Amino acid sequence: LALGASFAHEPLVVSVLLGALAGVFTDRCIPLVAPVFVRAGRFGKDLLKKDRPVIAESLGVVVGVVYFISMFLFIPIPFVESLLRGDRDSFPHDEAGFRGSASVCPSGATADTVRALVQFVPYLAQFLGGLLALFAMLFLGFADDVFDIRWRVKIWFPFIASIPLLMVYFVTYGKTDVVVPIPLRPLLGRTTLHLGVLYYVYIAALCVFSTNAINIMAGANGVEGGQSLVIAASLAANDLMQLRYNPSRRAAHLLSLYFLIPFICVTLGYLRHNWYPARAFGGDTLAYFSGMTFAVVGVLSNLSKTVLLFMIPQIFNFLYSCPQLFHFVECPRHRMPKLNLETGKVEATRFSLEKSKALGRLMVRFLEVFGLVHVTRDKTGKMVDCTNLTIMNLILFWRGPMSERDLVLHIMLVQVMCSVIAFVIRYGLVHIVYNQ
Ligand code: P6L
Ligand code: UD1
Ligand code: MG
Repeated sequence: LALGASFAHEPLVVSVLLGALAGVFTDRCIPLVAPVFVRAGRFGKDLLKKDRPVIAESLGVVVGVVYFISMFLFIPIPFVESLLRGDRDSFPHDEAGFRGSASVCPSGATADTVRALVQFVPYLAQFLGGLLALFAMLFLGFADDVFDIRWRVKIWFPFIASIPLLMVYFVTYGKTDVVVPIPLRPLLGRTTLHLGVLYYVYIAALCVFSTNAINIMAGANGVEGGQSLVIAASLAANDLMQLRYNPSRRAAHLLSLYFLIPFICVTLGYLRHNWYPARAFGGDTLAYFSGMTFAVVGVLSNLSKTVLLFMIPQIFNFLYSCPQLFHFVECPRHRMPKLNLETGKVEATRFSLEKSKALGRLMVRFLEVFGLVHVTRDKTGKMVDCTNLTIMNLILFWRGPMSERDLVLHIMLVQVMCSVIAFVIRYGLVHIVYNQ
């Protein structure tokens, strides 16, 4: 108990310890659960290997469940810490009576006690609201893996899962003003802009974006987990820097870390099995769960712009994909690269432009001018086909065929470089845009 109490003073230390345990647990559980998933029909073929081996899919469920266990265990820690540190004398010894009482200030509990406890309600609400949104997303992601739900239906899943988050934001923080960037101030004639309901639309859109953006930047071993790891680590590094140099928003950055630290740990545990050559796939369960984690952190810690800043490759990949996603041109079921059986290297895949309308062809031509796609033409000069519009195919087009492992390392490198750029923007260029 004494040991527990001394650790309880440092919730961050507890978070790291619990996270490390969760990471080891994830690492151990995946090989145990994988054969069970295969037996239940939850598997996919690894399309970039010679013999297309059967690999258990949807192991994002294990990642998520272990994450929740560690988070549930963590919930009381910051609460206990504050009570032990600051308000020991007012800690309600008659706690049962306090909880059972209908009055606001029950007998035996002083007004100070009530105040001490009430101050934790927003913290608890935020924590539980975030977990509820994540839980909903994990469940819906798994449902999608099992039932292969249509795009036009599943696109609304993150939107539904974001509602608890929006409500918690509304009752605890409720601020819907945004600071106007300095260059735009003369134009708008003000320093802050009241977004009102639009702010909630923006947050719901952020949830839809971050979940799907991770899911469509996928298809090679370790890509989904790898990008999530870099984003989460970058966000955590940003939180630590803010805690060190800008303590004014301490609570928000701590909350962000409490969500991110166990996430980083379970993702590491998962990547040990998903890294090339993969022995387990996360499925859409993992992609949605990861994306929602970033949205939750962005909303609860008021870091939604920072989250987007660390998702530059995902934003690029999404914008680049738009002609295919919105069916201006053909969108095959899989846009991932393909394996060349002779060379053993992966190559860019292509989609046919035969049936594309003029607008779709114009978009492809536009991308071609900027060297962003490779188009093949027939003898008459008519466009026949074009590389699929994903960042992985773009890398393969620019750098030529390479092994799957090299491709994933390229993606990781791009993600890390974009994080460096994001830090430069956040800390170097921010003064041009905001005076902080
Ligand atoms: C042997 C295999 O062929 O796993 C196998 C054993 C089964 O796994 O073994 O059939 P067997 O095959 O003999 C399963 O049965 C383990 O030993 C698979 C279970 C699938 C679980 C998926 C989702 C569970 C949702 C639960 C290790 C299993 C580890 C499972 C990891 C998931 C952890 C669940 C913990 C639940 C929803 C306990 C919760 C306690 C929490 C307390 C927290 C305060 C649970 C929701 C909980 C949310 C927190 C050899 O080759
Ligand atoms: C998204 C992409 C799709 C891409 C797919 C790859 C869009 C619109 N959709 O679809 O283009 O091909 O992800 O995940 O961009 N797989 C591997 N190796 C891996 C990971 C996955 O071979 O490392 C294969 C397996 O067969 C696995 C399947 O991809 O079963 C999973 O695809 P799924 O997640 O169902 O695809 P979507 O998310 O719908
Ligand atoms: Mg997927």
